[in-house]
Amino acid sequence: MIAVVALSASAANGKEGKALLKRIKKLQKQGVMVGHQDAPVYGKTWKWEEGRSDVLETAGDYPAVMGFDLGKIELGSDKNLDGVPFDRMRKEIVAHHERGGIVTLSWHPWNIATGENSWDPSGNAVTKILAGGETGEKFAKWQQTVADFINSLKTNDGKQVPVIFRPWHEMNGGWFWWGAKSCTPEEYKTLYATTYDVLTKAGCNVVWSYSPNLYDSAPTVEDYLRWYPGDNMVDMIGIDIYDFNHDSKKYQDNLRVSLKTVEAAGRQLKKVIALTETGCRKCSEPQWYTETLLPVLKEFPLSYVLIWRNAWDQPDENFMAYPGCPNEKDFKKFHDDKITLFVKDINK
Ligand code: BMA
Repeated sequence: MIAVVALSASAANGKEGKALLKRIKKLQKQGVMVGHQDAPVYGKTWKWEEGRSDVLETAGDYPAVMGFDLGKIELGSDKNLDGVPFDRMRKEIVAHHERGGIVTLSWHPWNIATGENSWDPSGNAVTKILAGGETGEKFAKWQQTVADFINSLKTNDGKQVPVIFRPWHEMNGGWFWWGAKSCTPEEYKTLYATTYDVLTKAGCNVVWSYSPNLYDSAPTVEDYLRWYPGDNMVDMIGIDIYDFNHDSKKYQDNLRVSLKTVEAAGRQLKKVIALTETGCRKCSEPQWYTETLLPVLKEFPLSYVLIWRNAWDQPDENFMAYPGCPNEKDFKKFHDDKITLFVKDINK
């Protein structure tokens, strides 16, 4: 009898991209990696200094995962939409890789149809991009700038640094020009496929991530996969869920209900799962980390949780603990828990 081994399709590109996916799968068995957006470039009370991180200064270690955003790279800007210089970003990505950490990239590109930012759902940008012509060509160049940046991530000895790429996130919401108010799922999938195609042809080393946003009511696996571009273009699946209004009970319910579906989808598709964006806005609850977030992290086989940024210039964009915050001690306890992995933990 011949044994037929069913291999699930994977999307990861390049030798280093594939190695990263393998590492992520292995690390998932050890615990949940803790991540922070823009960790080493600014924090609640500082900006642009080197060697700093609110997570490091609160918990004594760098996060395992660092997130960065490429928005505005497509316009040829030397800084992203939040003012982070791309040269600095590159340097920090390579440094994090060299300390054994993992990097995830998101992208908030401008609306090519209206000239406004990502949060302008008008203008039928996706339809226009897919129709080709001048807009299609211009957009292909925009995508190439992303590929070029990813390919420029190299260590001193010339080794390529792989990243988790999470394009076209929160598509089930109506706020982005690639979202539910602006295109059909079929158009969305085609848009995603063009990105996959450009980066693959450019030889980028990437692990691919799919991440819708919190649903209005409990999503079925079918709801969750409505925009899923296909097994051959996705390696990890996740969801973005925040505690915006300091309602930990509601937040926990949202997490449990949604992650149950993400977990079921992950099982079905044989994909790693993650909480791709989260955080408690301006968090003042002293036990938020150990009593609100941690219990849920223990219930699901998550690979990582990415806590969003601590913008020095926008009090509302403050999601991670920092020295002197009301839950500083609690975050330290969260760090000390066996299940949470910071950069030292994933290099043991
Ligand atoms: C959003 C907000 C924005 C920011 C963008 C990219 O979620 O934090 O303020 O510009 O991410 O980082």
